[in-house]
Amino acid sequence: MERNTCMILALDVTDREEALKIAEDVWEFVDAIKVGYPLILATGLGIIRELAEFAPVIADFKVADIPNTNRLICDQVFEAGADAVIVQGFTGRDSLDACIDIASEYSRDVFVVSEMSHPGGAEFMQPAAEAIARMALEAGAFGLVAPATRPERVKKIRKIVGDKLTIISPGVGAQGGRASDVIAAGADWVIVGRSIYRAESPKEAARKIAEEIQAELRGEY
Ligand code: O7M
Repeated sequence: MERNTCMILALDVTDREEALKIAEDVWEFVDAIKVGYPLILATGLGIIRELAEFAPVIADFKVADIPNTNRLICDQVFEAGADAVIVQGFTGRDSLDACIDIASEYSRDVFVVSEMSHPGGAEFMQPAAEAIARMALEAGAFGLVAPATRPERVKKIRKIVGDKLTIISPGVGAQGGRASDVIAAGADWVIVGRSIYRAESPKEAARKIAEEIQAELRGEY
């Protein structure tokens, strides 16, 4: 995945036409489009190929099963045209290895969730997050998912993985995180959903966040 705008669109709408219209409006401001259960359950797996016309697609299924089932899920996701899959780290090394093995057969990427961005993410996941980050590093994942709502945690995770893993960070806007803060903390990409797809003009909303990120990268904050 190329890093240009440093922004990933979380396209959690449930209507196919709306999803395609938003993708058409904002593709120039995002490096990838993340789709998950809401859009895929509503419209079918075929939406991945349709969206891939605009940008690389990350399939956010937060895969969390035994190795064999993980392998079967990831196989379907890559066959459907996704460039990357998001999996949970808490299921352990063998489950993660199964995802990474199948991803490498397709030359695709795996992102591992270390700690989630909502308040409940601090309950059970935060105490395990640093160990999950180390495991993802050893297993050869492409990246981690770390919370934009807690930039200090992104900083900590960045310290652990150095420049060997990418970090994508959800929680900007609707959940209270600020794009420039989390980029400054060491995230490679921010993930933004509602602040773009619920805006009166998704294009203008995406442009504004993209500009904020570029200003941060130029050291203007
Ligand atoms: O910007 P939002 O809050 O509307 O959307 C954020 C998106 O990121 C939404 O698709 C969530 O499911 C996802 N997400 C989180 O918000 N927090 C997490 O900790 C992890 C994810 C995620 O993408 O996991 C892979």
